[in-house]
Amino acid sequence: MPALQLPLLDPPPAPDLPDGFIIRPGSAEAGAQLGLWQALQAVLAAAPPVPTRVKGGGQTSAAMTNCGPLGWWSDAKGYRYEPRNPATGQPWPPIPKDFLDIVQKVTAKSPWPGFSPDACLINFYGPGAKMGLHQDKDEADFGQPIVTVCLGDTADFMVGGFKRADKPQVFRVRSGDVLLMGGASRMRFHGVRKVHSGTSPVSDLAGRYSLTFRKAL
Ligand SMILES: O=C(O)CCC(=O)C(=O)O
Repeated sequence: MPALQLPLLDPPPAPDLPDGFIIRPGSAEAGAQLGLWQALQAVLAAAPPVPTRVKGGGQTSAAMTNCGPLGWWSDAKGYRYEPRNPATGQPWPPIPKDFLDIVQKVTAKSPWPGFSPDACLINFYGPGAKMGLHQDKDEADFGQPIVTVCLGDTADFMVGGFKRADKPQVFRVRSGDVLLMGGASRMRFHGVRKVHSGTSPVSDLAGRYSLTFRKAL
């Protein structure tokens, strides 16, 4: 009798997440993901993503761009929000309505119902790209959450403690999932350990995008 082949099981969708860190799996269903992707392509055409500089001088493996009144940027001058794209001198494209709709839908039933982002940082992860553990701390008011919409490839997301050395929990996030990080978890280290190339369910979308909404000012 042939040996029993056990299917490879996904890790559990979400471990015991800390207070203030919330996952809303499948918040954008298939049609909404397509709408997000169409809107995103117009943003990418106006403001193509580029690798950015990290402290210490290296470059991110994820490429970044922004939409909204303010965009997060990093170069020799440091980490900051800018009203214009330093690569082109143009204002960032506006945040598309499809983006704002999903943020509104998710935050309406969250501890942050009035969340109104003025910045959307867009990260693109091609094959092998990842993001090390870091804190989001360039915003004026840490009482405001960070809201992340996942689009494209599945990824292994890390949420750690308040020191970089704290061991992170790792869990899988998929296209259409939305993550909220606020309250007691607002300053947790977090990052993306791995992107599972070729798993995007969105037609014509190769790779992973994260749309991370912030209230910068
Ligand atoms: O890509 C992600 O899901 C995380 C993005 C992130 O941590 C950031 O932009 O600060």
